[in-house]
Amino acid sequence: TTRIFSGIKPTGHLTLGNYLGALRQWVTVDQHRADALFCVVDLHALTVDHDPARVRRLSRQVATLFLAAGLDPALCTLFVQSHVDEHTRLSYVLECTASDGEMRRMIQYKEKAAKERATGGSVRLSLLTYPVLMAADILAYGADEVPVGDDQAQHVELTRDLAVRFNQRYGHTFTVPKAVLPAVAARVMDLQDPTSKMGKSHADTSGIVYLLDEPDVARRKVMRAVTDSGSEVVHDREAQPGIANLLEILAACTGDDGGPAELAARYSSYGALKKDTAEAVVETLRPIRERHAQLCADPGYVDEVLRAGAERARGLARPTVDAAYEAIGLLPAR
Ligand code: AQP
Repeated sequence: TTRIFSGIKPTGHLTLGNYLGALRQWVTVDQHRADALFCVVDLHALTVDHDPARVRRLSRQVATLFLAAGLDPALCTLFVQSHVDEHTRLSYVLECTASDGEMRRMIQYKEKAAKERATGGSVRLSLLTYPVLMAADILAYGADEVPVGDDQAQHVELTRDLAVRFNQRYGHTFTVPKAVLPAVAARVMDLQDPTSKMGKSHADTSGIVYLLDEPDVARRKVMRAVTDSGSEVVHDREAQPGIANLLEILAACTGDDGGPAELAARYSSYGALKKDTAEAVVETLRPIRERHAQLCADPGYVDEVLRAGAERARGLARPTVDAAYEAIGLLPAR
């Protein structure tokens, strides 16, 4: 069977973008069609300035939202990255396979490092090596497929390069994975700045719908979304990014087959489009909020899911990581 690995960083409260672009696909498709592992990648949250208590709290919240969104521990493996030592064990070996030049060429590194420097901060070494740890996350499990947003495609490409290079140099050890990009709502944009993506760690929260927003809050954010000059409803990402974003969100939330372009033809005013989009968002989030509240009342259940998940993950990863250690020239421990 196909093996899938994917993860989410606990760097903020999960957004509608995380759901439509990742989680929903995991729930409705991936966990049914493959041996899927879904991970709260907490080590990756330490690559930028962070508050320890907040990361810990968010890790639990993300795991709880995995379950609330419909991931089923009977169908897939849910765990926290730092609970499985194999990730960091393998990461070191892959650091010995990668070059510093290829790390510095990563677009996300360049962007995030520039941002840190612009605000007077120093760039953590782990921000540079982040893609190597991500490669370890994937290769440790012999994953064939990695569902990611388009901004992560370059990191999956690097993972492939490292796997091929290691295999050629030290003998076949790793499965070479491929990225799988979601078809619809590949990118939900910020409601106040529809040319940048809706990101959970952004400081200005007015254009971000969080999965746990109260219905009134979510509704208000959509109703106040920035729209474009003009009044015609057309789906044109270039000319009307705000309207295009609303149409895409509406199409994704209602599962409307015609997609955003066809939906556009049904609206003659921005107001009606906003109203319907707001309601569709509220209805999409409602069951997730309700299940999240139930799960919060039973923290022992979430702990047990994560314990069992980490145990299974460890068992899957260890033989591959041991094989990599031996292949690269390390003396096996007896
Ligand atoms: N706006 C989005 N539209 C569609 N998909 C999105 N994803 C994130 N934002 C959107 C997808 O959610 C998953 C989460 O990945 P991540 O936690 O590793 O971080 P990210 O991609 O960097 O997501 P964020 O929310 O923007 O986090 P921050 O602000 O911390 O950088 C991925 O599959 C991603 O594609």
